Parts: sequence; structure tokens; C-alpha cells
Amino acid sequence: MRVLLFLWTFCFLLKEVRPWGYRNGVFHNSIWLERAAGVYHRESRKGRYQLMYEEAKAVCKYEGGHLATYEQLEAARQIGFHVCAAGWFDKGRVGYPIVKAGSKCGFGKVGIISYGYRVNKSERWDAYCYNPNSKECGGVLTEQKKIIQSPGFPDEYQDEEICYWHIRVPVGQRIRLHFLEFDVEDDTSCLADYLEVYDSYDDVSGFKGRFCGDYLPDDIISTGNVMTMKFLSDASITAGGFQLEYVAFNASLFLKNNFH
Ligand SMILES: *[C@@H]1O[C@H](CO)[C@@H](O)[C@H](O)[C@H]1NC(C)=O
Ligand SMILES: *[C@@H]1O[C@H](CO)[C@@H](O)[C@H](O)[C@H]1NC(C)=O
Ligand SMILES: [Ca+2]
Repeated sequence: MRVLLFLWTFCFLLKEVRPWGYRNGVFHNSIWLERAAGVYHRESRKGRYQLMYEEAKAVCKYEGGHLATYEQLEAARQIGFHVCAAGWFDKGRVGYPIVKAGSKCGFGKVGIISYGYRVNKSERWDAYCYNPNSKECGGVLTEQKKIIQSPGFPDEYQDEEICYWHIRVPVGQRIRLHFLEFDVEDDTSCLADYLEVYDSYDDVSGFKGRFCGDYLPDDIISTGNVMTMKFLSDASITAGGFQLEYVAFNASLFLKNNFH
């Protein structure tokens, strides 16, 4: 039964992700939070679909930008910006950019899937911000090896930051995270500031750990060729930040070294 379930899940996943396929040996999927042409997707710190119109505006403004216009969102979509989550954009409109048609998202259509101008500005959605000059925080990394740092490192990170890093290396490789320095506001359950690591292409599945304090976490090794990290800081008290290095390696080498 377990095996069947596993096989079913595996086939399901294959079927789900197949349309996205591989580009330059790197697996590309739909639900990464990416930016393109200065446009990016933001959800509330409380989770998905929590922002009223005025709050969505404030989120973008806080980061030095503003809600994206329809034209900006479309320009981003044209170069591959695809997010399966409805958000506010300029003038009280709600929608999301779809590049590749799928049954789960966008009703099989391609384009800006628009819910129109919302009469009720107290409805809660995500936000699409536009800011071509926003500070670097997170991103999609495809290099074989790279140092990842908290924003502003070696200076302290700032309050109210959210960064996502998605590491994607060629299929057949795995990723090793090695922490070099770590100093994040300490509290018992890491509710204030934290770094989360996921053995997955998103921050939903494959949770590996949530870290804060100044204890250097152990190395973390992925099972596949993708990994996600999320850093969040709250509204007060910062700390030195962190620095880690990831290195991609051949999965076959790992098996050889560990089991023979
Ligand atoms: C507007 O939307 C909110 C959230 O969905 C809802 O609670 C409220 O009743 C709506 N207001 C009106 C006038 O429909
Ligand atoms: C990893 O494997 C590929 C193909 O099997 C090979 O070409 C490459 O040299 C290997 N890389 C390392 C670092 O062993
Ligand atoms: Ca803090």
C-alpha cells in the first residue's frame, strides 16, 4: 500500500511538473517566487491571501516600490514571470501572471488572469510590487557553488526583511549547505527572526529546520537538485546575520562514498 501510494505520488508529481521541464539541465517549476522586470510577488507575513488593498500598497511602499501596474505585470510575464497566487496590483485590480497553461492554475489560460477591479477593497489577497531598484535579498541560484549571506552582511540585517533563496542545480546533483557564520535574534521557538531550510523547490514541503540564535547549524544535504531557504526578520532587534556556502555535487558520487 505504501509503495503504491509512493508510486502514485511520484507519477502525480511527474505529471504535474513535466510541462515545466528542464532548461539548461536545471529543473524549472511554476511556484517559485521570482522576480522579473522589477516585478515581484509578496504575501503577508501571516501567510497567503491576508492583505487588504491598503495593506498591499503599504507592503510595496515599505520596500521602496509600489503596486505593479497591469502593464508592468504583463511585461514581467512576457519574460517568464509566473505565479499561481492572486494579488493586488495597481488601481485595486486583482490577478496573477500565467506563462504556461495548466489545469490547476489560471483555468487553462495564459496571460494576466484578472479578477477585475475589486469593489470591496477589504478583500484579502497577496500583492504584486514593482521596484526595479530594490535591494538584493534572495533570488534563484543556479551556480555550482556560492556563498549566501543575510542582507547587508557583514553588517547586521535590518528589521522586517523576507528573503527567499531557491537553489537549483542540474538534475542528478545534490546540494550541501555548510554554515560559516550564524547570528540571528535568539528566542526559544525562533518566532522573531529565523532562517528556514527546505529540501524542496518551495517553502511548503521538505522542511528541514528553523534556525535562530548563534549556534552554528550542522551541514544540510538535499535529497534532490533543489533547495529553498527563507529568512524572515520581525520589527525589532537585529543581529549579525549569517553566511553559508552551498556546493553542488554528483548524487552518484555521494552514493558511492556512503554505501560502498
Ligand atoms: C468585503 O470583503 C470582506 C473580506 O472578504 C468581507 O468580510 C466583507 O463582508 C466584505 N464587505 C462587503 C460590503 O461585501
Ligand atoms: C558529475 O557527473 C557528470 C556526468 O556523470 C560528469 O560529467 C561530471 O564530471 C561529474 N562531476 C564531478 C564533480 O564528479
Ligand atoms: Ca528581530
